[in-house]
Amino acid sequence: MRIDILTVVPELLESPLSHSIMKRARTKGLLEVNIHHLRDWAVNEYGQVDDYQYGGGAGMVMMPEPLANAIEALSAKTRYDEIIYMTPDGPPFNQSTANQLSLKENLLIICGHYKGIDERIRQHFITMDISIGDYVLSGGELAAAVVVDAVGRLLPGVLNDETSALFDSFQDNLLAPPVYTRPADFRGLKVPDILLSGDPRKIEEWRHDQSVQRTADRRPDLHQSSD
Ligand code: 6GU
Repeated sequence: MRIDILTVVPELLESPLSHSIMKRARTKGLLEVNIHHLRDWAVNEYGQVDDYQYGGGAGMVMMPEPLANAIEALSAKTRYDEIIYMTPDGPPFNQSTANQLSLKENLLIICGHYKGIDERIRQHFITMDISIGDYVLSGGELAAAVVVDAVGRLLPGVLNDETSALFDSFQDNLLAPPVYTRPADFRGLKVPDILLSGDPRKIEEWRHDQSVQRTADRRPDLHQSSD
């Protein structure tokens, strides 16, 4: 899978996508991430990409020309399955969206800054909006890193048996069960006996029960929803 990201702050994306599982995915060639600087398509020698908003009001808006030129230049080289705009007014991102995006070949992600991007770019170029939750970030970059991580780890070959995504929270609308490691007795706090029993069927049953219990206690809303 190839993901191109368009941003005015490339530094915000580099580190989150260069370590751990994202590093492995990219090194293995399973995920190609290209970060593009919008200033390369600035309207003047000062690197301008934003301007005051029509109608007045505080905050700058990202100008249509740099975005349109950048999107067209990138689209001439790659046929994108989706051109995604990261925005708090988009539909909330979840595991189901991550699963769907992991099946695509080429994605272009646009990170907004300031007050956002000119509405005409949204109407004419953007095919999908994504928000990562009901709060406002200073820009779309951290949100884009969240989406790339959530999608990238689902690509075949990125995770191994030990890190498999199949048992992640949310994959079946259930939260993951509690986990324990050595020692079996930590300051008098014991690991549940069943996990030491060596009975795989019982352990699986216990884990499922714990998942159901946890979900009912903490996220009753998840129980109702389903893919
Ligand atoms: Cl995608 N962008 C920004 N700027 N803020 C957000 C967001 C995205 N999702 C939640 N808050």
